[in-house]
Parts: sequence; structure tokens; C-alpha cells
Amino acid sequence: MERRFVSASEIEGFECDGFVIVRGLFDQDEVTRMRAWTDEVQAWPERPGEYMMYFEESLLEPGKRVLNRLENYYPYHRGWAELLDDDKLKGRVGELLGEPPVLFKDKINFKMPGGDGFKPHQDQQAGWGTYAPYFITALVSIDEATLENGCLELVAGRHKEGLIGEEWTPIDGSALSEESFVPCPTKPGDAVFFNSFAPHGSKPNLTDQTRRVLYVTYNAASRGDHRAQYYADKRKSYPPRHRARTGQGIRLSRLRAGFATAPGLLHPGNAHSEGVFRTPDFGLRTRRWMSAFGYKRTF
Ligand SMILES: O=C(O)CCC(=O)C(=O)O
Repeated sequence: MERRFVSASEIEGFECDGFVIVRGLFDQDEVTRMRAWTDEVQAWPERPGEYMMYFEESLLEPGKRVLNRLENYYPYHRGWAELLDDDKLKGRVGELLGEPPVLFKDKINFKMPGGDGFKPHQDQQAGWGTYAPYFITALVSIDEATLENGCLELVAGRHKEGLIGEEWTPIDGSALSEESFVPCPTKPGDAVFFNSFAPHGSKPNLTDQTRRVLYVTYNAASRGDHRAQYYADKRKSYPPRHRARTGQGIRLSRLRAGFATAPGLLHPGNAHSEGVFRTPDFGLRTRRWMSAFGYKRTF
């Protein structure tokens, strides 16, 4: 396959470490545009059955509901959709994969002031194997991500071992020591491409600055286009909890595309409940996964 976007040393680094950092992939104008789009989608109202907004309780201001992540915005925002289809991300991923990619998952993690971190995991642990055996995610820094505000931390070289530990369970310290995680601070416009077996995690954001990061995941098109099914499944296993404004104030809405959550069901904040629970015990498995990552009520 002819390579137009990725250099031989980037391929080599990606194969050796499981990830590659591309500094300044997006220039200042592009970053300004991405920032404006991020501000725009951040201000979207919650809309049952459309894009999916997840909230968490701020660690800095108990009781305050802050946006944790937005998913499935691709069909609802032309600018983002064009960028996710553009060669800068998709073309590079294709060259890293060695074949044409298809979009699997579109997400922005907001990590607002008080936003929680993520326990060590491999993305593939969250049931993604149901859809395809391998994925590549492109991270693009929208804000500066620092050690203080919870930048991504990765472990190099361990992607070669397949799944470390079980699905739905974060990786414990006996399998990966804390020291093996290398913080990866990024400036706006920097990108990191990592494969779905690369262990990673991050710390909470206890600063007063937002740490907004784009995560876009692709798989080889030859393995099928699973995006719609993934989000249909996720809407069932981990539906957003919407808050609707009423005359009396704010109430939680359980109206979602054909699915109602049992009152009181607990949801993770940043619990990385990315998966699909097809088995009858999905509630149990969801809760186990969530508690492992820091089980909390969704705000
Ligand atoms: O945004 C972060 O800090 C980490 C995100 C992450 O690990 C994930 O979404 O899988």
C-alpha cells in the first residue's frame, strides 16, 4: 500500500509501542475551528435518541453536574463529520492499519474542572471484540492536556500481549505497575494514534481549566461497518440520563429511543462503560465494570 501520510518511522514507532504521537497535526486555524465546534456541541441541549451526552458529578464542587463526554455526534455536525472522514485522521489510520478504515466510534471527552480520571484499561476490554478484532483510535487535543489536568497516560509495548486481564475488568497493578504508564501531555492540534490493545488511563482534572480531547475510533472496513449497531447497543446498555427543564426545575427524563432505565439504576461517571452487554446478566456485568472504574450516580 502506497503511504502518503505516515512516515516509516511513525509506522515503526506505532508497531513497537502500540501508539504514535504526531505533534502539530492540526495548525492554528484548524485548532480554532475545532475549538469553536467543541464550544458549539458542548452547548447543545440534551436530546433523547440523538447524540449521547453523559454527565458526572464534579470532584471539585460536589453536587455540580458537569459534561463528561459526548458521543455519536458524527451524524449531527457537518464540520466534525468532514474532519472525521478526512485523510488527516482517516487516511493516517488507513496507513497504520494497512487497509481502508471505517468509522466505529466518535467521542469527545470533556474532562471539565472536577472531571474524573480513567482507570488503566485496554479499549478492547470493553466488549469491542463483539464488533471487530482490532481498532485504532485517533486522539486530538482540543485544549492543552497536561499532567495536572489529566492528560492520557500510555504503556508502551504491552499491546503485543493481547488482552491483559479479563474483559470488563480494569487492569490491576500486578499486571501493569503504575510506573509503566508514561504521561503524554499534548498541545492543541497534537494527535496520538493508539491501538485498542495499548493500555492507558488518566488522572482526574483538579485544575480550573477544561481538558477537552477528541477520540475517534476506526476499524478495518474489511471487518464491517459496526458504528450504528454499536450505538444502538450502547443506548440500551448504557443510556444517557437526560435532564429536562420543567416548571418546577429540573427532572430526569427516562424517555429514550425505545428504552427506559429502571429508576435508581446507577451509572458510571468516567467508568468507561463502553461495552455492550448482550448476555442476560448484563446488569451485573455493567455494575461490576462500573464499580471497578469508580461507580457513581450519573448526574
Ligand atoms: O480522556 C481520558 O482522560 C482517557 C479516556 C479513555 O481512556 C477512554 O475513553 O478510553
